[in-house]
Amino acid sequence: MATQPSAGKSVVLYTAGTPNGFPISIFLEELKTAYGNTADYDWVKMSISDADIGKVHNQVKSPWFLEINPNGRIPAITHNSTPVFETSAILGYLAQVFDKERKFSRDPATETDKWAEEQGWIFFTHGGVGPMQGQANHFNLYAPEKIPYAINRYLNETKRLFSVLETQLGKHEYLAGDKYGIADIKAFPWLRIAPRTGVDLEPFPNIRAWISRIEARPAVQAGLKVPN
Ligand SMILES: N[C@@H](CCC(=O)N[C@@H](CS)C(=O)NCC(=O)O)C(=O)O
Repeated sequence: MATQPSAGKSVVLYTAGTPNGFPISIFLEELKTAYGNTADYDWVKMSISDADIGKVHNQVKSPWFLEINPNGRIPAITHNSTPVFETSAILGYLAQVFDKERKFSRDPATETDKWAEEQGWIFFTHGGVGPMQGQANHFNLYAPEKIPYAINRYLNETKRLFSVLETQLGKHEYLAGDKYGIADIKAFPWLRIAPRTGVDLEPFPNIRAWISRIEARPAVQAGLKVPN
């Protein structure tokens, strides 16, 4: 896989190996597996390190990258000349453009109720699990000072959100019903690293079974290797 854009591939993914980067590489690998090379892509490994600001060309706050994502964060894509940023916006865009047979997504025009349910779970992760687990990671693993109030607040809220997912996965095989798709792809990279965050998944058997089902997919394994 090239690390710089090359002629012929219309999608370029700007990413790093994090729970925000992986949903896009996983979905692109799923699309490639399902539809062939129409959804083939190049990726560019970005530096998210503050220490690299102004030093390396591919740091996320580089002027050229801010033209693609004004927020200066991964992931972002360009599709031909269209830039798209924010994980969930990118998943929705790729679904609209490439998932013509709706193998991994719902059609807002023809299955509006299912699409709304899918959107609900995507937003649940985008506005809930991601930010809360991200803060739990920060205060539990990386903060220079251990602040019990902050650690407990974010770990407890992460567990509460997991219990919502646990209940849903007790009723359905996948988050937005019985079809694997972009709601699962958005949430999976966060849930799989729960033990590293400090959340024991023992009390969440439905989540554990769902992680195993998703992890077994070859496209998921391939997506988790981008960037290397
Ligand atoms: N809400 C954003 C979150 C993206 C995000 O936080 N990306 C992190 C890496 S996981 C990043 O690029 N951090 C670099 C920085 O903040 O400078 C999304 O869903 O795309």
